Amino acid sequence: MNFPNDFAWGAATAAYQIEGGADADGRGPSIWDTYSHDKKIDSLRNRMNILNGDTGDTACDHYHLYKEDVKLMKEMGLKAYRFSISWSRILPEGRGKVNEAGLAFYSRLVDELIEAGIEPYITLFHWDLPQALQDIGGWFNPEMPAIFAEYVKIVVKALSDRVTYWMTLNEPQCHIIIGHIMGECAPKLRVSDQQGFYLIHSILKAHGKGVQVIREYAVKKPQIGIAPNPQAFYPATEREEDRKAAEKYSFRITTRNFWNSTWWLDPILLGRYPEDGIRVFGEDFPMEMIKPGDMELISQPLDFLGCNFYQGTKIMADEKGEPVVVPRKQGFDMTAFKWGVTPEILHYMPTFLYKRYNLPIYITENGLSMADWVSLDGNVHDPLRIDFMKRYLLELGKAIEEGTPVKGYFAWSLMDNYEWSNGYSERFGMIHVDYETQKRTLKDSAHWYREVILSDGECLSK
Ligand code: PNW
Repeated sequence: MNFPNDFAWGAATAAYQIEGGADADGRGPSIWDTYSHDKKIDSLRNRMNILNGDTGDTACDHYHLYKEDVKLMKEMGLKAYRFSISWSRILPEGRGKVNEAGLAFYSRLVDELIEAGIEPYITLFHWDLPQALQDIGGWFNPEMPAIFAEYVKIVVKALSDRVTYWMTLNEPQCHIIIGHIMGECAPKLRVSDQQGFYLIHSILKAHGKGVQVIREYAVKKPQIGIAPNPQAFYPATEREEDRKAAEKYSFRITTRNFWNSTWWLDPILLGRYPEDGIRVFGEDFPMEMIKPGDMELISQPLDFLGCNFYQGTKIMADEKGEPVVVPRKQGFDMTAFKWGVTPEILHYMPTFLYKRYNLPIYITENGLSMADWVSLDGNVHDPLRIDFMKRYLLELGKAIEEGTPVKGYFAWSLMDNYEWSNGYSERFGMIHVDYETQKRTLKDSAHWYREVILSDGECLSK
């Protein structure tokens, strides 16, 4: 296997999913606190916002147990750890007065990581907008890009003497589409397609301002990226026609679809919205939202592209070479979440994305949820997670072999955590968490991953 020696073998988490300490030391509420505490039945969906009414109030209590958690990361041999910052822990009102105790937590965490020889990778926004900012319109408020930049400046000033790697946003697609258009995540808005574009434009401008601020204020020379979830496709066979078709389909909009990567990555990396998408949405694409200078702001140069990849859709070429979706076969392999097992996406997608956008790539999330529990022998046996990660990593190795610069891989997730609308029912971790006692148990996959890291991926092919 060709994993480079300096490959960032890592694991990822996000603040609201693991920290708990919802009221600790002056933290303010985010939209996810509000959303998870609303336990009414949503009549449109005939369910509570969160399964079982679970909240992130305590989660994995990482806010208090971070030292133990970093110790476990070290035991696993992690070289890198991706985590996000809770904006409302630092600015309880979203802007204005800084909560020094909140900032100090992240400073201690960074120290602990560095002490353990683990490189911190920071995500500045992983969906948990301060509630106070939602109250003034959230991403609809024209001040939001500037307000985000103020927040980023505070974090960067406090941590960039030790932190090099920064990501502005995690999966803005899910946050805007699921949270604001579909209304199935916080802040549970159901806006029109046209308004959806205003939100996309606003969050992309926030990204751009964030990048500017990091470049201006970082003490250590920064590496700046973003962690979207590009819509993933892979060819039905290795035939050149199928490969081309899958590549074409990855960057093409033929229906009223907000998920295609081009809506999100073309503005950032090519400085324009996709023409085919604009055509499809017609009058619902509000051209007038684009003010002079906006596209330049959005397309600030980046150092890397992070990608969260879980599952993809199979594509083949028809007689004319045009892409066609291949329906899933009956009884396809799937995870507990009923997500498809499609390792090929880690071979093809980094290659397609590198070709189009020309930036080094990190897999910033990849993994699966399974029904894991502590066995009678005291261990947690998760052979399917090992098999899944092995398959995906072997495919990633092919991308590297073909010359695509993939710089790191972050397993989602370090530990079982709060899976948003599914609460604690989906276990994605390599570390098992007993939410009653907060006892952590390394699953078999954690021990296996340690071997992968130690051998720099060599043991994958054995
Ligand atoms: C990501 N999909 O979200 C998030 O970044 C994590 O916070 C989350 O816990 C993890 O993946 C697992 O869900 C996703 O529908 C949400 O394919 C939805 C999808 C993928 C990722």
